[in-house]
Amino acid sequence: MQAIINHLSNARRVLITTHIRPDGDALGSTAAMAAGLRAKGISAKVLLLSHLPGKYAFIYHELDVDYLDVEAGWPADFSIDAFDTLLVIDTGTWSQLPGLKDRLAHFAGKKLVVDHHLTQENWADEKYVDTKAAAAGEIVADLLQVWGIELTPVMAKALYLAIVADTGWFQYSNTRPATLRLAARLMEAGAATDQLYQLIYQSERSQRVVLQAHVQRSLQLLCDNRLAVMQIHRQDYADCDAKSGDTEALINIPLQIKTVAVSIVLNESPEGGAIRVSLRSKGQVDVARFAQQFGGGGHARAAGLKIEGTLEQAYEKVVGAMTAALEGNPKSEPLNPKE
Ligand SMILES: [Mn+2]
Repeated sequence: MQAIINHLSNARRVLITTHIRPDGDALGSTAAMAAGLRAKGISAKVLLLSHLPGKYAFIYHELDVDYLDVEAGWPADFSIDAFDTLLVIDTGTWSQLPGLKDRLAHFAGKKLVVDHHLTQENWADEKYVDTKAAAAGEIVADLLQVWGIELTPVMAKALYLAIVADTGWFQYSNTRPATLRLAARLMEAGAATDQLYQLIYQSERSQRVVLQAHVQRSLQLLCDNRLAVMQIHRQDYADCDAKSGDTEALINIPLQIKTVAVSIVLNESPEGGAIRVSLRSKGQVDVARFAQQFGGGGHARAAGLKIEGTLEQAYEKVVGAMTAALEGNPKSEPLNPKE
């Protein structure tokens, strides 16, 4: 960490970036880092490879973060040579940074990585990876403290956002005592946590909640209530005036049921194309391995796949295969908890 701080101390113009489809951790930690650099008199610009999500835009606005959104295309005059340092936060792999590798081919500056993911590539000049950290925001908070940068209330809020986004508001198993100690420190620095909760969990568009209520009526419980299946038809979006992203957290709802081990959502996208199938598991079934037979993938507890054809055809294939898998494994052997 000190090596990263040394590099940053010598920098004049830092380009900060993070993974595509940035989440609360990516945005909160880059925003706090940009503000921290500015406090040290170092100019910082954030490169966003996807649009700034409306849900989290407030943190960039409140910290007045200077950012460049290249989702719709890179500006013709973009030059990496305008910067002497590249700081990548919350990822360490090129696949999460589309378009950046080529533009860095002749970059003479330093490439730094601050991350908490296991998957890494070795292209950085200096790298600080802590896979025990619940969020990149935990590492950024430590870095700012070691560097002697005092947190403003809004910087503290940005870091709190980063941490609650990656821990499901301290619910997931990545939450550790250090996470809670840091949360306390961020509250002491003035993070407005109740306001943050409302912004993240109680600021949805009505269409989203209406669509979720609508789609829940399709819920089926199969295999002795161990498998939950929901279907989203194109017409559902039209009926509820909803968009494709509005189905995001729907798949978690059936997991509230004690007996449900796997939740599946079959989604006929409003834009057309293949049927998108999402899978979630409480851990007894490895849904990533299951998804592989259909060319999909993901994590043991959260995976996805796509199937060409109608929703009915996708249903037959995927629900058929999952039913067979569950019935062939009546005990639902638990996964290795480390997976
Ligand atoms: Mn993260």
